[in-house]
Amino acid sequence: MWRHGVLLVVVLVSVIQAAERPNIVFIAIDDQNDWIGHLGGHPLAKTPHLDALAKRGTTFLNAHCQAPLCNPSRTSLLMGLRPTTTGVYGLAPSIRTLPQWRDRVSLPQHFAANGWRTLGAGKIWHGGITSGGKGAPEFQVAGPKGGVGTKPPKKLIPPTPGGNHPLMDWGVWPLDNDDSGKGDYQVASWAVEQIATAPKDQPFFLAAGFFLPHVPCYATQQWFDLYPDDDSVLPRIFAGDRDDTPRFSWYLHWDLPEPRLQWLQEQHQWRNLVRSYLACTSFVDAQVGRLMAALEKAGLADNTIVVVWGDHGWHLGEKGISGKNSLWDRGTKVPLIFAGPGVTAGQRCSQPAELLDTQPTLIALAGLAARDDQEGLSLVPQLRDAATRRERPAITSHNQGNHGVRSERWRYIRYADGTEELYDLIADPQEWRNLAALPEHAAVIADHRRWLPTTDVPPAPASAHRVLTYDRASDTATWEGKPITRSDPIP
Ligand SMILES: [Ca+2]
Ligand SMILES: [Ca+2]
Repeated sequence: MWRHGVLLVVVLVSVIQAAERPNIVFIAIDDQNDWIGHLGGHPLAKTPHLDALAKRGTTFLNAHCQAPLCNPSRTSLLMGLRPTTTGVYGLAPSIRTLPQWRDRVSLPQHFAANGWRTLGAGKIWHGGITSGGKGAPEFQVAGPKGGVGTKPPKKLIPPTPGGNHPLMDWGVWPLDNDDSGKGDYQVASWAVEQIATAPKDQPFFLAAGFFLPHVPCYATQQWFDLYPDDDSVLPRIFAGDRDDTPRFSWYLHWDLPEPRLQWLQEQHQWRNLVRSYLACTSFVDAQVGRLMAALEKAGLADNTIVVVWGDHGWHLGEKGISGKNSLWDRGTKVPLIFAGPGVTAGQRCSQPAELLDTQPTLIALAGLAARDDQEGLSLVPQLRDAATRRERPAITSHNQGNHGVRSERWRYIRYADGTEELYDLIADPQEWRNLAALPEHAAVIADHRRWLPTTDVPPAPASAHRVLTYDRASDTATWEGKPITRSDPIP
């Protein structure tokens, strides 16, 4: 009798624990800026599935990456550390090759250690579902690699400046309207299958990393048909926008394969790029929709936390550039949506949020004890009540010494040479007018300056690709190993 009683208690506790431990679906979208229907970054963007998810959860209207580049942004989120703490600023190294971080428990590893079954496919780390190190696996179950998938036999656009990089391409592909050869479609198909066949006695942490709208922006015709083929798709730009940005702002994206606006205009590729990016966004939105439908079908929607995030923004002509690597909203602002148990439905939160907050938030929503080694803040207070003030602004860093500080109203940027920008996002949401030199804003600047990272380490050993360093004593900047002088023409 006594033994049966103990057994009953054990069974009951397990049942309660299983009911209390939610599944997690963790969706990353590569290079996805705020051109998402409900975020309003582009008036024509069509993302019905992300909009529906936002309606049944809380969406952050002012969420920012910690670095405007894949590897450092993803490393920061998955490790819970700022780039200014790890020195991972470039596309290399992988953090797992650095001895002091090699064995640090990542977000999915933390869930595995606490009893979740962890599965991953596509682009989660910069290198996919592995972090590039030789340590413990990042996920227990590995799905397809995803990525571009089917590619045209040759580039669809004219040769691009800076070496005609193979990824710098966009347009309609494949021509037969069949999406099944695309890496993201395959990642979604695998994730749908995993949801349908998930063991019922163990919660899962399922990560799906979509590659698009990262270049090459190939989409089938059906997604292009959602957008008019005329100049109404183009983002608003301001000629001469860079006249009041410091020269150092150019150093952050000095010499890149991503074309400048001038090239896009001269080659009549601007509209094509914009439509291709929007088409890819809508295609990825549909893949998110497939995962959400699978959760509904499996009866898991009520016991699954869904988080969707983009790793950084992307310029499509704004401020004269395309691509990432900037500290303005266009480069830092990302979608960040939470839905599921513990999340108030239908909220739009305008508090600043950081991708770095994702890990402490998921840990809290899952009912686990907080980790004391996280640099982000749990967003659970905002997920309960979106009006709750977050105690600090969002910080983005692009290489040592260059930081953006985004509060509810303002963006303050300080570059390594000491030059600054300040924007009033209420009066000037496009960040066209740099107010940093106006004495009446001295107090606002001082208030934002105090949030600049106090730990701001140099690049980690073997840092490479989009790495910028600056020596203040000699006023010498070095971009990817080559010095930039004050008189060099802007490329
Ligand atoms: Ca990226
Ligand atoms: Ca300007």
